[in-house]
Amino acid sequence: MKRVLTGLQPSGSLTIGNYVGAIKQMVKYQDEYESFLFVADMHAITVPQDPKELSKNIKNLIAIYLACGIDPKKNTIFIQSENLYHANVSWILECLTPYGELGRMTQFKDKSQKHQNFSAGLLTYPVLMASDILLYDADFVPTGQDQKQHVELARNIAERVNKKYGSVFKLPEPLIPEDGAKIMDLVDPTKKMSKSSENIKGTIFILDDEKTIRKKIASATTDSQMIVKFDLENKPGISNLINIYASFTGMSIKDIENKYKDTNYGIFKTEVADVVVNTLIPIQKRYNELINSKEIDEILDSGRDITMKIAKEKYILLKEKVGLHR
Ligand code: AQP
Repeated sequence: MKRVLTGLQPSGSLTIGNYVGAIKQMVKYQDEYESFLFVADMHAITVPQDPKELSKNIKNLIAIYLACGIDPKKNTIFIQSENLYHANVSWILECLTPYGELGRMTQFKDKSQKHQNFSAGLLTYPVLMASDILLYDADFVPTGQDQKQHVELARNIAERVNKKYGSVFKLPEPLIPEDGAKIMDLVDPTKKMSKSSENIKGTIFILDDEKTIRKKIASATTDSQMIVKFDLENKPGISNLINIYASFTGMSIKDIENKYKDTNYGIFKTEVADVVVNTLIPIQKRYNELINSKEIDEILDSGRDITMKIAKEKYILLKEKVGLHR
């Protein structure tokens, strides 16, 4: 059975971008593939985090995974920092990755501009991500468009290692959703919607209440044309709302343009809000039931034990190939 793996950072409250780009896809694939889903907490500390908030976000993330429909019987769910092999493998791979290759990563370029005195970890982040993926011989990595470059880097690293040391890693492929591959900020639709955005008006969080969601969508930046038409270059705001509608309903962009061709932006925005609210409210209900349950710790203990066994084998293989043994 093919393996699928993805992780999200507990770097804030999750957004509908995270939901569409990663979680919704994992729910879709859990019946088809052997699935691994983790909390990328070591990635989160590449930028400053408040320790109390971080540990709260780690637990929240698991409750959100489950509330969104991730079935713990079909997924191995774990916390990255509880599996020591991720960092060990990452170090070896860092030593096999040219510095220049990391400096070219788009996310590094963006985030290094946002943070003064950014950490070395921000640069080496994609190598840790490569380790997360390669340790488990993942065939596929469901991800938003924004992380595609990192999955490609993981593939390059794997190819390089295999060429130099013989077969060690499987080559992973990104799985990008067809619609809504990248959900943009509602206020500045040229920018990706992110959990750590400074202006929260542009971000819909999975746990936002109904009134807040409706208000944010009603105030989303659009244009003066009043035509519901997908045109990323000239109408990024309305194109983003079309993308959101498409990814929450499964409708094609063409069908959405047809359905709303004689309406105004006000009506369209209300209906975008309807589909988002109708999806998120049941998720929030389940989240509230789960957040204090003992089930979460049981799932994580089991996930840690299963993944430690798998990762240990791959780590030993790599270590020996590289010559790190007596
Ligand atoms: N706006 C987005 N549209 C589609 N997919 C998205 N993802 C993130 N934002 C969008 C996908 O969600 C997963 C989460 O990845 P992550 O938490 O490891 O980091 P990220 O991509 O950096 O996510 P954020 O929300 O932007 O976090 P911060 O603000 O901490 O940097 C990935 O699969 C990503 O593609």
